[in-house]
Amino acid sequence: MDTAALDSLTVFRNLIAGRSEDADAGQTLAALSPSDGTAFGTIPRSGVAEIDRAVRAARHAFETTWCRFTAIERGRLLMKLGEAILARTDELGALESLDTGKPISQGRADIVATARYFEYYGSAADKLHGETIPFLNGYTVAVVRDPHGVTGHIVPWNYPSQIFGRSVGASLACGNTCVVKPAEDAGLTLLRIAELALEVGFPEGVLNIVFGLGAEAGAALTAHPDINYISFTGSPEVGTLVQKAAAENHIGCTLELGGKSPQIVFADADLDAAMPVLVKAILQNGGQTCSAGSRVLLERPIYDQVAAELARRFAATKAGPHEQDLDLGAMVTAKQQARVKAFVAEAEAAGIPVLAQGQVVGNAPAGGFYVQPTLFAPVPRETKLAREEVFGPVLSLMPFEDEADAIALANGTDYGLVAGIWTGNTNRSMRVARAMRCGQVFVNGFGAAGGIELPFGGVKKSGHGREKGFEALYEFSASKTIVLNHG
Ligand code: TXE
Repeated sequence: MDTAALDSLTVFRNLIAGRSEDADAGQTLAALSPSDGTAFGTIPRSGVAEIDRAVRAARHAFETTWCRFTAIERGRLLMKLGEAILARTDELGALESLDTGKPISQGRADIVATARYFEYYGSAADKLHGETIPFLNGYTVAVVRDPHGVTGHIVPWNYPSQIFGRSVGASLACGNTCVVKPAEDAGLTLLRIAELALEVGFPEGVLNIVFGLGAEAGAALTAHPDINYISFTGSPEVGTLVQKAAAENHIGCTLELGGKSPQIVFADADLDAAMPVLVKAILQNGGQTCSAGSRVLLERPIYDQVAAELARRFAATKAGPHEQDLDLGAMVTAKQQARVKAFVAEAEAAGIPVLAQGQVVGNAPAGGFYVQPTLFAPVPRETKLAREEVFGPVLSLMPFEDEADAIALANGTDYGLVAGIWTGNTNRSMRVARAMRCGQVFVNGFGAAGGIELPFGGVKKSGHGREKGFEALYEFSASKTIVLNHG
């Protein structure tokens, strides 16, 4: 949508080499509030030329300024940025909430987590040690870690600031410079954080933000021949394109592509502890969470009891405008709203019973992108609902017979991101955890809340590579082996 004719909109611009810029052709895209569907701002519709300028700026900064910073100095700057973000939690949290439609408390929590990413990677920057290797007599071998150079970051709209913080924080800590393409649907806080980075002392060009459509600016970034690494979080379809583009340029990439994560509840579990977590794991952020617990697998003897209690809790949930801070806000776009509604309609048409639905509050604006939280049970194993990512507040319940059946069912989708196990039997929890084909397993809990320190990423269709935690530093750097023959 071209918004040139609209009045009173906040204009968000690209940030390239420390300068605020419109798109070259002056074209813009609307920033819509999911809560009522109205435009409140514009972002530039950038393409190949703007991306190319940003990559050149990042390369220049990498070679002339950023390379002079020691790891200790990079770390201090990152921590300063974390403090600056935290000091603006209210302002940035409000923007995150307006932009994505998520409840205001979630918007603030996301900003606090983002600040923590910069604090964590700031304090980690000078701890990425190399090693020495015993070799032939007369030789000393040192393995050091080098930054890749310029890293590209394609960020989705569900947790814009957090996903930006986790990948950009790790990349900058390693000594790379960055070009970031925020999602066209929500990503305004990224610009504000990049502006703060300049204020706290990052050199111009170290962190560049270029807005635009995925197929235009995003594709231009992944195809750029002077990018040295790509971090992508989004759909498996686009992840495949990103990996192909990375292959053309012979560079590495991290792909985080969502999931269909199971929570396995055994009959010996503490159900009182599990119940609120089972609900929150699917409703947080309206289910628009890569690690959402979208399948609850229940051991047969407790199936009826847990299903009844989850139905009661689901029926009490409320969706509404972000500033009302309810259980969930609106979906991020009309497209996501339509996607979720289509999943629900298709499941209903296939005869899968709806056990309970939450409400959209009465005063929610008609133009907002709301959907009702929906609990389906029992969901047959081979259906689309049981196997594909909805990315909305839709939970599937499925019974299982025994441990082996639970493992087969949990692993029985194309995805492998996160799993939850609820049991009072520690030996069993470890047996099942070791059998899970995924990147993270939680026992008697679920969710990455506060899990900045914990390596995160998937297997199978959920992608590859790890972000978060110290492990991300290995993704954003490469080892170099130096062999000295000193006789
Ligand atoms: O994703 P896209 P969409 C899943 C979730 C959701 C579905 C579709 O199931 O319902 O994907 O969402 C950029 N080259 N996830 O359509 O298109 C785009 O601009 C380069 C899970 O929004 O993958 C945005 O910045 N980049 C996920 C980012 O990719 C391109 C989070 C994600 O958009 C591009 C989001 C291209 N050709 C969606 N096309 C998670 N893992 O958390 C688009 N983009």
